[in-house]
Amino acid sequence: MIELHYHPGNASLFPHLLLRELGVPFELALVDRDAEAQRSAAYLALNPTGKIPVLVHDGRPVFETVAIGLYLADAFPAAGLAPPPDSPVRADYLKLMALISNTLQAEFRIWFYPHEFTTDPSGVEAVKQAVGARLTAAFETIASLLGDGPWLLPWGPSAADLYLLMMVRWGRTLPRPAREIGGLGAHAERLLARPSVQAAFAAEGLPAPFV
Ligand SMILES: N[C@@H](CCC(=O)N[C@@H](CS)C(=O)NCC(=O)O)C(=O)O
Repeated sequence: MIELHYHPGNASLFPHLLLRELGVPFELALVDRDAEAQRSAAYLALNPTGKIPVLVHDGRPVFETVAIGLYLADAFPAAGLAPPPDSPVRADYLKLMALISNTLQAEFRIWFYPHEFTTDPSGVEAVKQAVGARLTAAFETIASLLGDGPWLLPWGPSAADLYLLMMVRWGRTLPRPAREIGGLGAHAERLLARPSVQAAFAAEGLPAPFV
């Protein structure tokens, strides 16, 4: 049994998209952020970082978004969302997953929680400005890797594309929205046309525009 602890639009969106695209049965468990449920003893027993998401597969908790994505795509290889270990493009896939996690997702933590990154309340705006510029640069890098697409890997759609969709969605809040950078908008639209992606957005109650 698979259970994804999620909050609408949070980092749980990527594993949610992936589960729908994999076509495996799963259950969603809402984390009540108003009640800070991510810091409850029950939640911390599954994910000691106190962050969303955590996935529980047959009783085994997996936390850290990129780890959940890599784990799921490998655990259900029939869907073909991860090049297998012996594929010549496996390294490119791992590189993309790490790049999205270590640059875009990590920088978005600073963008959305700037107060955590300075002890000076008057410095919060400067932290935001600096990380906003770094995010734009990171999106330009990933857009250059995507080129005209259609997917990040010539091999075909992979978990990395769904991960990028979540980042481009979050990037709608930047001064220069991510969808306007290179082929990122067209890439997002390609994914948003997929029924599995639409089902995930609907299940989380996320309103349009999605990116
Ligand atoms: N490195 C973590 C970061 C996850 C993260 O920052 N999640 C946010 C939601 S998008 C969260 O839990 N926010 C609530 C909090 O920090 O209390 C991961 O990749 O899973």
